[in-house]
Amino acid sequence: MLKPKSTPTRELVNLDGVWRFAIDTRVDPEPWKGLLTTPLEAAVPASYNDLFTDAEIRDHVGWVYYQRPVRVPRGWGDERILLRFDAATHAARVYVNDALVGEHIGGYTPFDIDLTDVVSAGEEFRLTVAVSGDLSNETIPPGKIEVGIDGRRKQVYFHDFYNYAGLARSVWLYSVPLTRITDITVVTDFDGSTGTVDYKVATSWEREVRVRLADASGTVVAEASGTTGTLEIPDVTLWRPGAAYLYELTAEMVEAGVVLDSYPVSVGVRTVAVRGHEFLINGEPFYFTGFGKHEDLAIRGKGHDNAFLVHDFQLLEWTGANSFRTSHYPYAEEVLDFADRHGIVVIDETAAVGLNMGVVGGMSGTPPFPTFSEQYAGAATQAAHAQHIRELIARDKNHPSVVMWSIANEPASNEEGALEYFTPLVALARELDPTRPLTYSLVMFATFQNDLIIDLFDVVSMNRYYGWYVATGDLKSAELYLQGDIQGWVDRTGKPILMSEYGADTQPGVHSVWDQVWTEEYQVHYLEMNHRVFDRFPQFVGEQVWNFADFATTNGLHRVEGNKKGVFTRDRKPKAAAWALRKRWRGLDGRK
Ligand code: GCB
Repeated sequence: MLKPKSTPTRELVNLDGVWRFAIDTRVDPEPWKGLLTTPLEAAVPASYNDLFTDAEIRDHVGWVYYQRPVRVPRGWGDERILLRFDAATHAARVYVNDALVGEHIGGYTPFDIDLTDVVSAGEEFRLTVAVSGDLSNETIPPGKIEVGIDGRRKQVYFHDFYNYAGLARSVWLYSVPLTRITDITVVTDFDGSTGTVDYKVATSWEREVRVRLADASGTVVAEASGTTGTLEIPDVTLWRPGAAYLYELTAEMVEAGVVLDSYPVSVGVRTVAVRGHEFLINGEPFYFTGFGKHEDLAIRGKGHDNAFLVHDFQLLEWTGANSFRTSHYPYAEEVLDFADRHGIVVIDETAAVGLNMGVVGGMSGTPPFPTFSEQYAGAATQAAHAQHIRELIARDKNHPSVVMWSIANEPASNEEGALEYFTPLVALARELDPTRPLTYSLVMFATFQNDLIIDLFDVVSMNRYYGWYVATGDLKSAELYLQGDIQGWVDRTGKPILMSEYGADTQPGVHSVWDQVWTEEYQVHYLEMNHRVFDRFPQFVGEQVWNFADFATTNGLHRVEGNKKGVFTRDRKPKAAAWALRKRWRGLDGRK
């Protein structure tokens, strides 16, 4: 799955902008067959939900339509012509003029549609995209649609962030040569001062392939030919957390001295491994500091925004964070590219969130019916999950910043059926990428005594809220609970342990001299208590606070304008906790 890029043999046109927009209940049954009759227009990229004031659009169940004219550049007569959606959340059907040309399910991974046979160079066509935000037991994440007392269909889901939908990432029209490179995989290693890059180039047709590797100044440091091979880099500069260094590998397909196709990928030379209870990057123990994040912004919803991309990474650096988890779905590719360039370490998570009926049972954790059953996470869910893992690894496998895959967030790993559900998915992920460790984030109901799947994985990632959901406001008891919980995992597994979520909702501006929940002081004290406990365990390999910033959720009695566990507000103002983290992670106090 090569990302569209401008190369000597490939061109691209960005289709972002303002598109016609309508919901299915307000247009003809086959609206793609003509101009979409609608007064509305929607920004792309952006989730559509918060763009309009109309509540019926915001919580629409069913299809919405986006439409715009597209002209194919006149010079593309001898090329293959493709459409690329960086994401359509959660399902899309794509029409060119009157005809359906392709579809895709899965809201956070890209897909291509080959238009070569249906459009012509120089001509304009009508592009209509139907997008559905609906979630069912055949989607990842899962959900279900209920019919309310007034007959309205309502989307229900079991994850704690608003179900934003639409075209939240860029759309491209791009050309590739008829004979082309279809995929590139790199795996890096080093021995002393010599780096190695194992490469594999897949092509649409058998032709001569050659590759060259240039350093950051553009000097070619290694060359090879053939579809697979190993490049050696003398005096290698490694990609390190906080000190990114990228080489560029360019693959070329050649025939009789003519370059038919050319495609570059950035390569960071680094290794990742788990050794006993240590998490190693380049053979050295690594301790994760950082956050679980969200793609979540006012108005744009999950729409990718480069200004926030830059600013969020500035705030990561400001707090001294060296990493984040793409909770709870794969983020835009631009985010990983940026992390590659800036040395931020990423735990790349699938969109498998909410595979847990226990959370419906509230604090008891008792599921109303079994999670791993045909009623909820059954064979169709598992197949969608497998397909999602394939698409995620295909997209992100070459990013040096990605050091671990998180296969799911808070699945019901304590429930019967969990082992059967996860065993084939873990095998699939390991087959697709034998180089990166695997984890999943553990829900609080899944304890060291009852979890059924940890043996399949490399790292224990715990989501724990002692002092918040448990022992609310009582940090003394919370500390004892947390200590016992971590000790239990240490004794059971001997694996590296990461706190992948810990946090307390905080309303900025609310203060107290006592331990009062929702105050800025309490968030600080809550984090301090956690850190005190983490620091007692040599098996601990990291801490990622929940959450980087406040984010939107559905309505809920314990959600005030969304989830407020951010250490930054939704518009990225620091709460007191942000300063406290900066002190711990950077050793800086106050304003320094
Ligand atoms: C969790 C979930 C996360 C929620 C968080 C919370 O365990 O993984 O998605 O937002 O708790 O704040 O309740």
